[in-house]
Amino acid sequence: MQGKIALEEHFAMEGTVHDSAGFAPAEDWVELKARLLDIHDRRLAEMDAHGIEMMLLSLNAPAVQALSDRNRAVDLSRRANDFLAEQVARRPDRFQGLAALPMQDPDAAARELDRCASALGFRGALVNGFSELAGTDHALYYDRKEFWPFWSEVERLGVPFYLHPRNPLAKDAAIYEGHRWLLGPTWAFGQETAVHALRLMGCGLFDAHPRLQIILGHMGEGLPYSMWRVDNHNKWMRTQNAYPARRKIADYFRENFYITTSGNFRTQALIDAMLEIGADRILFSTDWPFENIDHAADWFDTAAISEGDRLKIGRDNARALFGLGDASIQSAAEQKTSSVAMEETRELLVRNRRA
Ligand code: GRE
Ligand code: ZN
Repeated sequence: MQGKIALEEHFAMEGTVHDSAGFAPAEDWVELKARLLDIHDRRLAEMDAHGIEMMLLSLNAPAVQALSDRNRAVDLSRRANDFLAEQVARRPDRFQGLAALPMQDPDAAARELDRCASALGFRGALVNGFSELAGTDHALYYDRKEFWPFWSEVERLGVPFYLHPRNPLAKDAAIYEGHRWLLGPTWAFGQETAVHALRLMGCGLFDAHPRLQIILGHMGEGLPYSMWRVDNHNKWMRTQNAYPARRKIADYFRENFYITTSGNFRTQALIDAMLEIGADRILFSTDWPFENIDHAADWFDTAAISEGDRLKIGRDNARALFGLGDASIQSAAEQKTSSVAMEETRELLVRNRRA
């Protein structure tokens, strides 16, 4: 399929790239590092070769979320977002931005999101799971009351929030002791992020802010497969799940969440997700540079789904969600063409003047 849009696609800066080093064996780190630091060369060539028209870019993980110093988190977010805005400005027809946010300071995070959405033209935010903060010995999950004013601002701005994985803190990772292979994308990322998402659903956040839209990667981090059981276990017992939210968990999942195909290129899992959340809430993504673009695209382009669903998942749902209408992609492409035309005109004028 041509014209795909992909939205869990990461880059790094020199100051953040080492956060990803632990996720590649030494012999693959050189490659992963080069992939993370590149935007306009190999990445664009891979996009061209595999029918990806547009990538929404985001900073690597955990980056900002792992800075326990509030001011450093604010500073890194701002620098990363400014850097990303410059990259997007070079190819707005192929790249758009998702903001990094200093959630350690919810007010500052709200202000930074406003700046990114309003002044930099970013399409939303991507946050790498819970945040660490000096003076607290626990992970800060965003269902906590101090984040509700932040969520109110996200809803007001009308931009999606991508909840991206990170590993649990060492003190919360006892279950992985002696089994470090389960950390990261193998299992811990999904478990960590799924529980965080369930906390958001159960806390009542979406009753207060029904227009919020959260995106989960990796085909929903296992949630589509488990959604029925979350709401329907031990049905004969007189008391069901006790949580502050008013509705069934699945209702929030279907109305306040989108999921992407990032790093989960499996038709069986996609079809389960289509049956649980619906093709209108699934978005193509690759998870470059941690996954290969060809692995994602070759699978997706031939997966046994209808062509109508392929178009929705591959492009149209993302266009609608992020306001990347035909018009905005086209006008960016036209801008490019017209700037090329202008450049040619300028060259002609210079040549004529010399002649
Ligand atoms: C990611 O951010 O998507 C990621 C990592 C590390 C390993 C795999 C992966 O940060 O997908
Ligand atoms: Zn990712």
